[in-house]
Amino acid sequence: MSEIFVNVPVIKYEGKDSKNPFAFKFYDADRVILGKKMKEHLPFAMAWWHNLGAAGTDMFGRDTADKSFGAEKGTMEHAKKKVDAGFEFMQKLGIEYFCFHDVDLVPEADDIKETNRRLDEISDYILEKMQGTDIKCLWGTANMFSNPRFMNGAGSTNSAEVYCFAAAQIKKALDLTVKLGGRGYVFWGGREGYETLLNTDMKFEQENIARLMKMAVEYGRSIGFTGDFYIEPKPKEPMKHQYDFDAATAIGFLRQYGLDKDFKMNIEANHATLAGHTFRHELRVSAINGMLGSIDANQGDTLLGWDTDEFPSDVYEATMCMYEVIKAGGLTGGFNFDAKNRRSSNTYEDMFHGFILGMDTFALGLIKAAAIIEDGRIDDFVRERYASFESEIGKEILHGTTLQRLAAYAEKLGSTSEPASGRQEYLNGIVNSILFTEVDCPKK
Ligand code: XUL
Ligand code: CO
Repeated sequence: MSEIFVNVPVIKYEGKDSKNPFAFKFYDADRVILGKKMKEHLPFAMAWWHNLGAAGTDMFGRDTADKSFGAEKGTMEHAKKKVDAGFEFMQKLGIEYFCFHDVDLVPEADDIKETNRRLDEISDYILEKMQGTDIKCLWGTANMFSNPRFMNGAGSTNSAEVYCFAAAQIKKALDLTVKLGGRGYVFWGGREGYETLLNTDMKFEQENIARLMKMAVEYGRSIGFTGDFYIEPKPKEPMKHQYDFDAATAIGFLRQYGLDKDFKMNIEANHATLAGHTFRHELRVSAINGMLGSIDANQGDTLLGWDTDEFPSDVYEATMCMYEVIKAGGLTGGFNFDAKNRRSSNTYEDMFHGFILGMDTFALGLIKAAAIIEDGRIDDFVRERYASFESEIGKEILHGTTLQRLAAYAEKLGSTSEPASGRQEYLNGIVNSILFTEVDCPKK
């Protein structure tokens, strides 16, 4: 098989002083941090759609990058070239996972039976490629937002016929996920929302989405899928209002419909900020509910109000993310770079620069988060902040008491003691001093 990315070597770790554009400065796969290898903390994944598909087309202009990989787009030959390119790309970077939508893999035919036949053919080819490598599927999903039939939603559609097509796609995407050994299956509700309540029965639509998810769980389990189902929350875009607005909303929905045992969250950084939250807020909400599953690693642009899907470069955010992930005991999924090169970064080399940047950013985030935890001042401060609940009256509150008893206690005190400072500036300073000094890897 001929090499596709001929100008790019295998990417190796060379350390922070390296000036080699095709080397990792911080990502050192086998380096042990807090008792685990970096690559175990950070199971990175390639997103089929951005990396092998997106070529720069936006609302105002056409493709700027060539992702034909030497074949005519829209053909099965091209679909196979994408597989070749994807595997060469992952192997050169040492990435062990990929994520896909059904229609990222093959050109969609008019008849779903033909699309499914093509999917069988390409997944056989992918399986062949997987042999003898460590590469596996992280998660699969069905694209239920691009085809015009889904303009009114998929699970939330007003049309029973369209609902059946959504079911058919989910069934096939689950088959493929199992066939390729996927750890998870994602529902991103792209068009599961509304534009106007004047034409929308919100309750009915949400019940129908839940029905579809229940059927997906039943079918998935029946074919041996043991992984997690994920909801990937996003507040808007393409719809004005999407039902899976944020983690708290999605978790409430899952509990309401009895889906919480089978589902977790797939948190995307750019979706968090679109919802008016920080990335770490969404991770914390998921974690404290036992639902932190997987991450779509990217970043937005605070000056733009949409999903720019940039490669992560913000070490502060990555550090805060890794702090949450370590505290939560890791992910059941992984870190999928749901990110694309900027339209003017249009060469094969840029594809690698995007991943090198993202992987190094998360490696640094991991190192620094581990250092913050090992330093201990932040954790100690938080523990100390709630210490009054370890006092006698505090313990009573935690173990059950009455309003009258607490009111009597307050009356006896007459007034409270001085409120304690939250010390935000002091804590920010600790983080900066760890981020911007030569803190090496923790000893453990
Ligand atoms: C869209 C998005 C999707 C999902 C999978 O904003 O993030 O690519 O990750 O459908
Ligand atoms: Co995503």
